[in-house]
Amino acid sequence: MSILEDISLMLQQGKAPKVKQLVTQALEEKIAPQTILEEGLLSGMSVIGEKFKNNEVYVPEVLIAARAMNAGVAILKPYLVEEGVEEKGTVVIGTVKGDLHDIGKNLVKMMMEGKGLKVIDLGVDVSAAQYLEAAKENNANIIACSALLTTTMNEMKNVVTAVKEAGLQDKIKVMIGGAPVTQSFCDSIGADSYTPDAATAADVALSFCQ
Ligand code: B1M
Repeated sequence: MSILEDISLMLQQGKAPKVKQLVTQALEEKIAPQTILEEGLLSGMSVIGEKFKNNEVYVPEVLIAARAMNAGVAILKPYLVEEGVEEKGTVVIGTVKGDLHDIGKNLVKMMMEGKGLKVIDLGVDVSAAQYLEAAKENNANIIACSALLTTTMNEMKNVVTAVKEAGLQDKIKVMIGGAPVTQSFCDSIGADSYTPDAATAADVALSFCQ
């Protein structure tokens, strides 16, 4: 079994120390950090997602796998994020109201920081009013919203409306993403950008700030 398969398997079993050790070993073996992220950690998480959907694993197992994922990402972070880059813009990020999923949001944050953007992380369960207040307070260029539940993605529409009602639509771009979000949903609510993954989100955010 390859080391990337091992990482995926250990993540599925929620063995955080083993995931950390294997990620470190993979880096020593000169496997690209992005490959370790995608073919090791994210691949393991997607197996857990399928099993969760089919009721083969339950919330506790998913939480333990998520902890192992975070442990692996923490080791990779210095390799994925360029340190000491001059700030190119400010992003306020969070997972929308009612939604506690934060793994994808944390990846988006990490990639944006890697592009030299200052990222203010509001965490999870963030309302439209909280995004707007933080964006005004920090003179942000972008509000970035993540949602993983079909029931919570509608809060993104409230964010777009709040920005428009404050008359700030020319100053603050609203970016959206997360597993259930699509380009057509983005168009329907009038958000400025939908991106399917963290790396593309960071590229688009940077282009909005330039
Ligand atoms: Co939950 N969960 N969960 N869960 N969970 C999903 C999302 C689900 C699809 C599982 C399933 O049934 N197959 C399902 C949603 C169904 C739906 O709405 N259609 C679901 C459910 C139902 C629930 C609960 C309701 C379960 C329950 O309690 N009965 C509950 C809800 C809690 C709440 O939020 N109020 C719940 C709870 C949890 C845990 C707490 C156990 C845990 C979260 C832990 C954590 O985040 N700290 C969890 C997890 C881990 C998942 C799955 C298995 C994995 C999600 C994940 O982290 N993926 C997920 C199944 C799945 O997605 N296949 C599932 C990895 C992550 C890197 O991907 O976040 O998609 P993702 O991010 C991607 C892109 O989407 C993109 O970039 C990332 C990759 O580069 N992206 C953006 C994300 N945000 C972006 C923003 C952008 C741009 C791109 O611009 C701003």
